[in-house]
Amino acid sequence: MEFVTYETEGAVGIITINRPKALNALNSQVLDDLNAALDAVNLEEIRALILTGAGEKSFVAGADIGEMSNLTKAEGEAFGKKGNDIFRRIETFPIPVIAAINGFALGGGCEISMSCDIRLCSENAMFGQPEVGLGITPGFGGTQRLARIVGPGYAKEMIYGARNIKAEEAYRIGLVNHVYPLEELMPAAKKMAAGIAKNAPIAVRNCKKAINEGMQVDMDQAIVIEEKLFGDCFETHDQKEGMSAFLEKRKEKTFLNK
Ligand code: DAK
Repeated sequence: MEFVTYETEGAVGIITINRPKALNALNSQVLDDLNAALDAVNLEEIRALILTGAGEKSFVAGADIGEMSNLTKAEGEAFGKKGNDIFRRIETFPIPVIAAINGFALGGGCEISMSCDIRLCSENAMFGQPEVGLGITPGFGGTQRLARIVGPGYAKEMIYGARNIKAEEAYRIGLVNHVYPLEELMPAAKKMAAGIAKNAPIAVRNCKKAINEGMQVDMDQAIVIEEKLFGDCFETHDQKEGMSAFLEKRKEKTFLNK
């Protein structure tokens, strides 16, 4: 992988987009590398992922404008599909993905963070969908995910006006869960990931599925999705272990991911 690194710390995987000369902008190679990094995740062992950018200035400054500038309609569609497929893969990945946003998250950068389950950012982070200023619409799901996360009013204000917002405003409108000084961002992301990794993995995975799928349908259908995923847990070793530990007043639990 030329522009992406993948490392592990215990049960936590860390994917870093590493193209600092272009502020980690997403070109085709970065997108291919991201796919390869996701392929490398051993789902038997890894229980949460962190996605971040290399350096102290930028998470991802967007899709690569140089690469996009001369695309034909067909190439533009192919580039959009490649990005969308990977973003959707992150969104539906069987373990939670935390975005640790260490600076600019613009265009495709804001969009990739929104395909993650949880967003944490540093105080120097900046978010925005500047595409209309470049003569295009957001192409990696920005119109859809931003409106779902912060509501249509703020999404429209940001997207129509190509208005970037700082970390504090992103926090206020619910785009990020927490804001940290830059040096505290990764430790906080790792702590959150480790907290998730301690819990029963199949239950966590089913929660992700229930929330993601339930948000797309009406409440009657959503409750059925939840019921099914709840029921599935009773076929697992980890449900027996979690409940036995409680009944036996035992603090130590051994979740086996089965
Ligand atoms: N693409 C390519 N290179 C970029 C880049 C980007 N998005 N952002 C920054 N760089 C490069 C700069 O060109 C510069 O390279 P050199 O000139 O040194 O070779 C280097 O990174 C440092 O950038 P600056 O010198 O500009 O640094 P500053 O601190 O002065 O400014 C900035 C930082 C983030 C404010 C500025 O770089 C900037 O405005 N960057 C562009 C941000 C932006 O507009 N991002 C949105 C891109 S549009 C689609 C699918 C997806 C998309 C569209 C369609 N389809 C469905 C087909 C997505 C679109 C986007 O994301």
